[in-house]
Amino acid sequence: MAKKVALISLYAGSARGIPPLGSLYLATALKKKGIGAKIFHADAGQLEELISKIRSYCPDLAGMSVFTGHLNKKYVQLSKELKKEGYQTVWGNAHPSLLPNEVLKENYVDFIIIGEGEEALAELAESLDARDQFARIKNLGYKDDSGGIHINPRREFSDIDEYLIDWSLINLEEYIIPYFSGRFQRTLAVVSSRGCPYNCQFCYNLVFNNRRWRAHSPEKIAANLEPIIKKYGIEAIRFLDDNFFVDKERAFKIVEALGLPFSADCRVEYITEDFVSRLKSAKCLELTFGFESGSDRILKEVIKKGTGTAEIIRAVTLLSGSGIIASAGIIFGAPTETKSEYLETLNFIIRLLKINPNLAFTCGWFLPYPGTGLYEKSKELGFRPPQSIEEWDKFDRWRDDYEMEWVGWDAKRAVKYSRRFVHLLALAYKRNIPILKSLLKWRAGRANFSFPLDIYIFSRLRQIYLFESGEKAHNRIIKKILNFIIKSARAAKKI
Ligand code: B12
Ligand code: SF4
Repeated sequence: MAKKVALISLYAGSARGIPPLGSLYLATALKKKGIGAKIFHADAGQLEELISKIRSYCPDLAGMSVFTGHLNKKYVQLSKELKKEGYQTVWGNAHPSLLPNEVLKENYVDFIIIGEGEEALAELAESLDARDQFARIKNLGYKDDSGGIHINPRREFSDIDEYLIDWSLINLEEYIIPYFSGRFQRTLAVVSSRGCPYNCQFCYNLVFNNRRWRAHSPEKIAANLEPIIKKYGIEAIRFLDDNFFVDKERAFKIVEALGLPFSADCRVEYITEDFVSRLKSAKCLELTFGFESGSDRILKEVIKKGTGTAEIIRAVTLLSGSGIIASAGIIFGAPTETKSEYLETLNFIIRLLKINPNLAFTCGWFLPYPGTGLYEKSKELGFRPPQSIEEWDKFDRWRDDYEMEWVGWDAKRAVKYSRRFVHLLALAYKRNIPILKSLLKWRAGRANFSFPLDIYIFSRLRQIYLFESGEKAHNRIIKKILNFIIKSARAAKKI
C-alpha cells in the first residue's frame, strides 16, 4: 500500500497568513510519486487538536518543518506525543539541517533530512519497510538498529522547475491576506527561487544552500501562478525569495508576465537609475534590503556583506521619491561591535531618513545561528550555545532581553529599547514630527536610554495607531485624536 506522510508546520499568533511553502513543495513532490501527503499547518497553542487530526489521517511518517527558534519546544512536545502513539517522525528544514547530530540523537526523532526535501523524503517514504536502503538516500540522517547515527552525503540540488506547487493541496483562500498597509486586500506570498550566492556571515545560506542559487524559469512560475491569480482575484504578490534579483532579466520577466504590484528582496548594489525606473514600470511597491549596520568595519570585516555604507546611501538616494518603499533590516550587536559602532548605526539611520523618509526598518540584535560563519566567532567571545533542542527556543529575534556575550560593552538597555527607538525614528521622519525628531536625535547622539518615558508613550501611541485601534473604545478615541492632530499639522503646513 502507498505510504502516507503528514507534513506538519506550526505557527504562533498571527503568523498563519503565509502559506507553508516548504510543506507545499514536499506534498506536491510526494503526490507526483504516488505517495499520500497531507499538510497540517497548525496553531502551536492547539497541539491536542492537531494530534487528533493526525490520528485520523494515520500517517506512516510524521514530518516536522523546524526552524531554529521559538517553536522548537512545541515541535519536541509534539514529536514526543506522536512517538508515544507509535508514529515514526522525520524532521526537516533549517534546524535539523544545521544541527543534524544534535537533533537525531533524541529518541523522539527517527530521521532528519538535510536541505531540500523533495527527493529525499519521497525516497524515505518509499523505503520505510526496507531499512537496508537508508544508507543510499542522500540528504538523509537515520539511526541503525543499535542506535548509531548516520548522516548520509548531500545530493546535487534539484531542478526546482520539476517541483512547482500544486496549490489545490491547501485552502488557498486562508492565505490571501491584506498587506502593504491595507492598500491591497488580496495578496499572496510565494517563492520563485532558492538560496543566495553571497557570503554574509550571519546567514543560514552558507551551509543550508552552499551559496547555490536555483530558480524557477519565468515561464514555469508564471504558468503556475496565473491560474490562481485569476481564480482567487489576487491583487499583489510578495516574493519571499532570499534573493529575488540575482538574475534581473528573469525577475523582470516574471513580474511583467504577472502584471501585478509586488514586493521582493534586493541588494543595495543592484540599485541604479535604470533599475529603479524599470521597477517602477513593473509596479514594484516595496524592496527589502539588509542594510545591517552603519559601520563599515562591521559590514566589511565582520559580516562580510560585500557592500558598505556608501552603496547604501547611493541606493537610498536613488530610491528617494520613486514611490517604492525601501524596507531595511538592521542587525545590532554583531560580534566585536563596540558601543561607538552601535551609535554609528543609530546615527546612520537618521542620516538615511533625512535623505529618504520613505524608509521602513526591521531591527534585531545579532543571534549566532548554528551553521553560520559567525557562530564559532561568537563562541570564542563567550557565547554558550544551547545544549538541547528545547533550549534553542530562546532564539527569538523579537525578544529584547538578551545577554550579548559577543559584544564588548554593556548593551542591556540598548537591547531593550533599540527596536522601539528605530520605529519611532522612522515615524518621526515620515510624518515630520519636529519635537520627536529632536528628542530622538538627542538620545541617538549618546545612546541614552535612561528614563525612557517618551519612548514608552510614543511607542504605545504608534502601536494603537497602526495595529490596535479597532479593538477597544478608548483606543478608537486615541486614534481619532491622533488623526485630528496629524490632519491639523498637515493643514497648518499648507498654509
Ligand atoms: C516565510 C518565512 C517565515 C514565515 C513562516 C511561514 C510559514 N507558513 O511557513 C514566518 C514569518 C512565520 C517566519 C518566522 C520565523 N522565521 Co522565517 N522565513 C521565512 C522565509 C522567508 C521563507 C520560507 C520558505 O517558505 N521558503 C521556501 C521553501 C520552499 O523552502 P524551505 O522552507 O526551506 O523548505 C525546503 C526545505 O527546508 C525542506 N523542508 C522544509 N520543511 C520540511 C519538513 C520535512 C519533514 C522535511 C523532510 C523537509 C522539509 O524541504 C523544503 C523543500 O525543498 C525564510 C527564508 C527563505 N527564503 O527560505 C525564512 C527563514 C526560514 N526564517 C528564519 C527564522 C529564524 C524565523 C524565526 C525563527 C525568526 C524568529 N522569530 O526568531 C521565526 C519563527 C519560525 C517559526 N518556528 O514559526 C530563518 C531560519 C534560520 C534558521 N537557522 O532556522 C530563515 C532562513 C530566514 C533567514 N535568512 O534567517 N518565517
Ligand atoms: S544577501 Fe541575504 S540571503 Fe544572501 S547571503 Fe546575504 S543575508 Fe543571506
